[in-house]
Amino acid sequence: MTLLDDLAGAVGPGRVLTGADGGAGPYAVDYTGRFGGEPAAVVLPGTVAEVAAVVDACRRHRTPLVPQGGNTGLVGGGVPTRGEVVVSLARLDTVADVDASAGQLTAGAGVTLAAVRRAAQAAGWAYGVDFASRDRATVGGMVATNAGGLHVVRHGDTRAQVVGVEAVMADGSVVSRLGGLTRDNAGFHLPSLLCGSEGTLGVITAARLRLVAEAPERAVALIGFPTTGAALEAASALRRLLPAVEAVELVLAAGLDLVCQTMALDRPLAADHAAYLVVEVAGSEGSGRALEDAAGRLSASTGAMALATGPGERRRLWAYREKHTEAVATLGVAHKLDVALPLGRLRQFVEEVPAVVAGIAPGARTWLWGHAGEGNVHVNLTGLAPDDERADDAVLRLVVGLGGSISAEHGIGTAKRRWLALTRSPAELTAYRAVKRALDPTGVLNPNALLPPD
Ligand code: 2HG
Ligand code: ZN
Repeated sequence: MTLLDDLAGAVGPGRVLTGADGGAGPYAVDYTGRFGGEPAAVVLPGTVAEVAAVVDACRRHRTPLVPQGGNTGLVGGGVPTRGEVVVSLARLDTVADVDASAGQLTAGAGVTLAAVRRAAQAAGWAYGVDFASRDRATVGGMVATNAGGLHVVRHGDTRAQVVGVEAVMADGSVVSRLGGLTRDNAGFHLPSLLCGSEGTLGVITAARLRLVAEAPERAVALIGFPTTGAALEAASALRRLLPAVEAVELVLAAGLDLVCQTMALDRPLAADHAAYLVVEVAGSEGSGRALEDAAGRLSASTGAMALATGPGERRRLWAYREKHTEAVATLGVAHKLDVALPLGRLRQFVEEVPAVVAGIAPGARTWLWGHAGEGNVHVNLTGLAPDDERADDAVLRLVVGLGGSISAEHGIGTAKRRWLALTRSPAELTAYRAVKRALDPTGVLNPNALLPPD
């Protein structure tokens, strides 16, 4: 029996795709267009048992697999770079066991973030994670990459929402801990280990997620500042002044211009500014008023602020921040460096990084935006050949020199594995490798992501 025969036996012949003409194309390349290749096959299992059978077939045929959710990752961790089998979890798209009393639900790996948010709302709750690709990103990928997003400042990243996980391990066994115990302290916490493992330790098939209280009042402010430094100081003050703060996002003038041009949006404020914050509060009555007062006091000048309370108006202000990825994509294939800095070094980094890039690649453009509350900057470089990584190298070394991390929320994937040793010590890498060897001795699970080659 060939690999394709065994895969067809596992999921049914119509659920195995090969070649671009056979429908494998959309699964083969990532959103950036920078990473991907020809998969051995794309398989579409519909149950956990089918996922286990697929893992088993790949292991027996010594062909590695790459789990894939909504294919919204930005570091090449969910696409076939070396002829792997793509295991799409999209059909595991059921929300189950919604417990409105406990504030929990179970979502299959293929449930989109938007669907989780809707299910939470229908149960009288909210979900603590949100980001722009909510209509395509799915729970399996979010857990596998420990996705962050816009609300980490308030609710933490995906790991903080995960109560339990179900996953198929490399030997085809299934670990399942979806009972919903929020206190369950019996040794290693496999859900935490699998969260952020980028498909290298198990294929996540479902997650039990904790929900958060939905606030009676929500408001968003877009605030202009004369300098990046002033915006970052205000970001810190707003976190201190506003207990209901849910997002504090940094946008710079060039990025805002690009978004306005490419997305045909009106300028958000009467005058232009060097830097902007998009701030959201979600809290008890009066939270919006508190935001308005604080933003008014901190903004560059009278009128350097727009406030939105209704859902349509809030979405309109968010577009200036959320559309950055789409806007940059119109310029060609971008190099994406999602990095974290200690808050005290953030300003220095934002000010220095364009010159560092220009010194190496004068033709490149540096675009910066991000999650100011946690020191997470999205450095996007355009005008570079896809495989010219000299500027990437310099930026990541600058980050580490300032005490930061080479990945804040997107993960390592294939894009950054050659730099993992910059941000993790030899002892940590030895532990990583020991865990990988113990749980995946044959290297069937996403072997070209996360860990650098031996
Ligand atoms: C964001 O916060 C996303 O906008 C995407 O994490 C960042 O496109 C990017 O580099
Ligand atoms: Zn982000």
